[in-house]
Amino acid sequence: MPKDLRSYLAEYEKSQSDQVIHVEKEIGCIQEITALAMKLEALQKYPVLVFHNVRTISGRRSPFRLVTNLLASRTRCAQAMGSTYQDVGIDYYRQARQEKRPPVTIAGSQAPVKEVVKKGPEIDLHQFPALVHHYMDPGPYFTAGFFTTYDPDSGIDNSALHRGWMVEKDRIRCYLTPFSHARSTFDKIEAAGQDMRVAYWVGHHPVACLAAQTRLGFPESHFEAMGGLLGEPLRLTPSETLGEDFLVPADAEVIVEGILRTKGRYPEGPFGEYTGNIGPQIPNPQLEVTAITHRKDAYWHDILVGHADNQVMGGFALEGVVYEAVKQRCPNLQAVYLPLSGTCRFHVYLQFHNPRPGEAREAILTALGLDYRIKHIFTFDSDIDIFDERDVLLGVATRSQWHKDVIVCADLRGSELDPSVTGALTAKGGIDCTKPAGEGYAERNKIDESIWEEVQVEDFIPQERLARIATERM
Ligand SMILES: Cc1cc2nc3c(=O)[nH]c(=O)nc-3n(C[C@H](O)[C@H](O)[C@H](O)COP(=O)(O)O)c2cc1C
Ligand SMILES: [Mn+2]
Repeated sequence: MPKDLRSYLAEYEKSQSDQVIHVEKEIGCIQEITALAMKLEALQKYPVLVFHNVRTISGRRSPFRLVTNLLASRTRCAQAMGSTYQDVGIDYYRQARQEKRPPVTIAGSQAPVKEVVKKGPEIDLHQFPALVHHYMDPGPYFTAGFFTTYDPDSGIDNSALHRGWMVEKDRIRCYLTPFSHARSTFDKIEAAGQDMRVAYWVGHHPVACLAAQTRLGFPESHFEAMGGLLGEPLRLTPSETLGEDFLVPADAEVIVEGILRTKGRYPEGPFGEYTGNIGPQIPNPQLEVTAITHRKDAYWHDILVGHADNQVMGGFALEGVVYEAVKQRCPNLQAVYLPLSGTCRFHVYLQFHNPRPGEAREAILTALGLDYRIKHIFTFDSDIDIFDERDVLLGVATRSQWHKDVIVCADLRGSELDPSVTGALTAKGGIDCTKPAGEGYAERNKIDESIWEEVQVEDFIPQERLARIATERM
């Protein structure tokens, strides 16, 4: 059986049933689901959430089920890819690029996503349980819609997450950020005086979703990278209305096809963004929907932007990029982490085993240029656990002297969604928190290993007594 969202959910629920929450009680699409997920997030809980009765923007109960928070757990993403919490970014990037597999094409009659085909007056985006995520969002958005285009010169596919506001039942305003491949293709098609064929695919195996977000060159096939990470060729099928040569994932839950008009820009947003802040309203092009196809009992997949569901995967997508590039020049690099607290984009923690003099500073300069969103780099020795932020800040506190350990570079390319950026330019920099090489330095407090092993909490405090002690956030 080909890998898809429902095969994954069934398998995951069988092995880790506590991690999937089914909500039967009716809930509204306007902020209510985000609120619930945020409250779970405050408890440090990131289950898959499946809602069976969502009230849509039109006030009616959606016939579709909603899946969200699917990608919110780094542990879950790592397990789905057969990797570990620490190494997932490195494994992900390597596998998606080195083990690419070309997709296969199947007939529409065989494609699960074509079980229901809607055209003309049957098209109604507002039937889907799409969410209004935060208080300033103007309406329901695609956030887990993979925006698929083909480069007109090479014919190579590109699929990536690009939000879309479902402004009417058959109209979507799409945000293509300036440095994205979809935007380059759009600019090219606009210059040729044409309109752009686009399909959004929604709902697939989490590994397919993660793989589609791999940082690739241009033009380079995302469908092949998806096959690489899935370990099987992705199945595609011809579109309904965009031509036989426009192929879409056959095992998705929903496909929305349309034409993105190059003429005209319309206000889109404001939108609660990945930075945890509200992004500005932007003049953006509008897509005219030409067909919707879906499975009979389709799941609608949503990603909670600005929360772990959105941030976590962005972090490990960049970790692999940083690891490969820095490791080449700085061989004592051991681990890379882009923490949630830095939106999984802006902050990078690098860990080294006995770095040579200058190695950590060189790593800072190398990493800063790898992505426009990467902004602050912190380097540590191997006795600082970079996956534990208290340890990280202890490293900053006790291993850096800012008059010599801070590097600052002004006027570099930044993210237009970073509210601290003026124009498109940002300052970037790093703090070297590694110990001075070759000099003696204070060791960390430690317990002799034999004593550490010998003293077990349960020998002194019974388990149920331990459970009654209050926990405290420090
Ligand atoms: C949940 C989510 C939503 C995103 N929304 C947008 C968006 O609305 N516009 C955009 O240009 N990029 C968005 N991105 C970022 C792009 O998907 C990402 O930069 C991708 O790598 C671009 O693909 P490309 O390398 O083929 O250009 C989003 C990413 C995530 C994870
Ligand atoms: Mn691309």
